[in-house]
Parts: sequence; C-alpha cells; structure tokens
Amino acid sequence: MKIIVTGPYEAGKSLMIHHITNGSCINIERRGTTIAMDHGLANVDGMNVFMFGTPGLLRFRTMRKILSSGADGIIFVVDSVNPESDKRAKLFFREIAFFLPGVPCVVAANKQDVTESRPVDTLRKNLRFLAGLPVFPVSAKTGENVDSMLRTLLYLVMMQWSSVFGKFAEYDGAKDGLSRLMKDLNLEREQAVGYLRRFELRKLLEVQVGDEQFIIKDAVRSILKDPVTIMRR
Ligand SMILES: Nc1nc2c(ncn2[C@@H]2O[C@H](COP(=O)(O)OP(=O)(O)O)[C@@H](O)[C@H]2O)c(=O)[nH]1
Ligand SMILES: [Mg+2]
Repeated sequence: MKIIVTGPYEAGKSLMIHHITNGSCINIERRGTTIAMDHGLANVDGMNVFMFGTPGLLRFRTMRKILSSGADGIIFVVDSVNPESDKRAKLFFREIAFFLPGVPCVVAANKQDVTESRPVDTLRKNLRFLAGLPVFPVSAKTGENVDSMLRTLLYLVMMQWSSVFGKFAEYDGAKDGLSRLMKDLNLEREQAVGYLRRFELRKLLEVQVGDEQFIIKDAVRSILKDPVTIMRR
C-alpha cells in the first residue's frame, strides 16, 4: 500500500514515519525541516506499506502533489499542542482533499505525550474539518496508539477496495483469473489490468498477464481474504 503522511509544518510527520518504519526511512531535509520528502517501508503482518511524508511548508505544494499521486490512504497529522498550527492544518487539509478526493483518511492528533496537549474533543471544536473523520490521540515520540491508527487506516483502504480484493482472493491462481475478474466486476481489459498492476506495484500480487493469471503473495493472502484480521493484533 502507498500511504501519504501530510499535515502542517512541525506537526510530527517525519517523526511518525521514523516510528512506523522503525527508523528505516530517509528524510530529505535542510536544517531539520523536510524540503522534499520522507520515505520509508513498513511491514504490517506481511503487507508492505510504502510511507511518504510531505514537506510541511506551504511553498512545496508541487512536491506534495507529486507525492500524493496514487496514494491509497492518508494520515493527516495535526499538532495537538500548538493552536497556532491550526490555520495551516485547515489549508493543508483542503489541499489533500483536493489532491486525493475520496481516499480513506485518518487523523493523528499528535504529541499527546505532552501535558498541555489538547484532547480530541477540543481539537474537534477547534478544527471543524475533523467532523466525520476518525481521529486518534497519538504520540510519534512514544509510539502510543500509532500502530492501531495505521492498522485502522489499512483496514479502511482494504474496505474501499473490497469488491476488487474479494475477486483477487476468489480467482487467486486461477488460469483464467483476468477474464473472470473482468466479467464479475464488469471491467474493460485495460481497467482490470490497471488494477492488477496497481496492486502488483504495491507488492500484494504477482501478475502474469501473458498467462491471464495473477497470484496473491503468500504473506498477504490471509489478510486479503479476511481484511478485518489486520485490526486484531
Ligand atoms: N513531545 C513530542 N514531540 C514531538 C512529537 N512528534 C514530533 N515531535 C517534535 O516536534 C518537532 C517537529 O517534528 P517533525 O517530525 O520534524 O515534524 P514535521 O515538520 O511534521 O515533519 C520535532 O522537534 C519533534 O521531535 C510527539 O509526539 N511528541
Ligand atoms: Mg518533516
């Protein structure tokens, strides 16, 4: 999966990616501020999760647009401590909703380890755009709640793709898998191949189009068949 971590400057995006990837990530920064991106790979129950963190300065909009392209899910990070960050949070939220309409999103109410941090109820009053979104009180510093937030997001992503993933599971390894996928989901060949390529790139499948076949990777077979298990760890 491709997950984008966005939100205003200093909210804790880079530290969150550092935590999620156990430190195996890169941050292209200058004097402590991300100027291009963070990138790292996490593994959740055998599923590869490609994490991309965006630069939080307003002027790097083009970079955020490029990084957002094709994302399956969004972690929107807000600073629970500093109310001065709220205005920027609103602008960034509007931006990501424009870049990635309809893509599942969870909100990280970050820095909850700090005594003066605002609880989620207060943040919901201060940041009206949070209405209707799942908000998790987290700390990128201690790691509190970060794993359950990520798992919830992955679950929401899998639910969004459930009709496609259900067919992947059904025709896993079938010799006419591609044509059955097209028939059941009423897809043109190009579109069905597009889905296969998308999830091959995300390392969920191996595709042999010449053979009209696709095979789910062993590591993710049980999750694709029963996505809710990703929440049960
Ligand atoms: N106490 C605390 N500090 C945090 C937390 N997350 C980030 N920070 C600090 O906030 C500052 C900005 O973090 P960074 O990850 O660079 O933010 P970014 O600009 O959103 O990438 C750094 O000094 C971090 O150490 C957190 O959960 N708790
Ligand atoms: Mg950063």
